[in-house]
Amino acid sequence: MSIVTVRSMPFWCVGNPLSDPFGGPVLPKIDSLEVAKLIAEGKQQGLIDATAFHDDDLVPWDPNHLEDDLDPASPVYAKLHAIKAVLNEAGVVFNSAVCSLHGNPLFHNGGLCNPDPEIRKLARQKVFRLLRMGQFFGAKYYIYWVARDGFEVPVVTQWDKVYDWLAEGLNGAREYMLANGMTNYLGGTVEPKPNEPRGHMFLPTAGHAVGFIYGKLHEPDFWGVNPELLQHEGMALQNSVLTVAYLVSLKKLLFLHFGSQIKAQFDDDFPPLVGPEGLKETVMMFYTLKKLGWKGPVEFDCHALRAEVNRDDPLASRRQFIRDCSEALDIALKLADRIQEPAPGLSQTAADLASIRQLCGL
Ligand code: XLS
Ligand code: MG
Repeated sequence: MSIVTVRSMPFWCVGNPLSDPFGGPVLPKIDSLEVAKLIAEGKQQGLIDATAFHDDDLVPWDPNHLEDDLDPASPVYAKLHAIKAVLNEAGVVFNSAVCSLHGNPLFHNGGLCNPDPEIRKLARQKVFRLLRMGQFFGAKYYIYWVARDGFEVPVVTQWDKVYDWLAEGLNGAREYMLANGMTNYLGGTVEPKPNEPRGHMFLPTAGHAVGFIYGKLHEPDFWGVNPELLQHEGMALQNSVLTVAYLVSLKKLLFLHFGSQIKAQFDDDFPPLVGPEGLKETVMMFYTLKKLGWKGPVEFDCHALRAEVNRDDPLASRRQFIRDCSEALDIALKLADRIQEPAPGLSQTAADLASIRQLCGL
């Protein structure tokens, strides 16, 4: 029995047009219904089971029509129904729903922690709309990714308020779920990240996220963390094995975001196992999760390499990306299965070398 109960492939990964700060998209943006079809295809081929989305991945957001998702006459309503039909038919389930508080320029100085009360209110209403969409699709988790809630200039940051604003936003989201019978949500997760897009973000690591949950949220048992490994923690020079072991011991590891990373860089979001670093760390992470008896969803959070996609066949590039991620997860799990509990009395070095021999089949 695999420790991975669900493989989730998000809309934002498949649909990613692969821009970076120095260059625009190298793939054409495709309509969300086309993305849904690629995800459905991945499910039919047995590569994935589930998906995840930001509201903005599926439909546009208009601050003047905050409840368009409920209006049968709106194009948003029609699009959500069309997407659901495609995914339901293929049997794709929804792992998580995330509110984008990073894409729209209105949120350039933050979402739930924006210093402007009007923008904070708008952010909370956008979260409510996202929660309704998640309920409509039957999403299992609501993710709060820290996004633009952060700072560059300490002297203008309202340190006496930012964490209260964040708590207000997340406690409010939970109250909204309860008031509206959103029993689809098994939990809410905080997704920490140290920087990017902000110079620093307010919940930089898994440890910060857990502290915040216990210190500031009204229903700490409902909340957990979805660390992004190897990326976000690796940006802060944290080790993934330690992060997952710590979260499991606190019963806070609800699911993983998964990809690969060069330590201390910007968010590489390489596909799992791809790139010059991280093979051993990834394998040891799954070995440790297995040893701890953890089971749960793994959600890919990465994108195809910008340098290699076939610009003439963007759909094929996206199909290949789904296949590559699923295959990489298979490889990581198989490699983790090769590692044996070290014989008692071995030195640390001998135990490590033995595990490397097992990993490499030597
Ligand atoms: C970005 C994050 C983001 C979240 C969802 O760095 O990984 O994609 O997972 O908003
Ligand atoms: Mg992520």
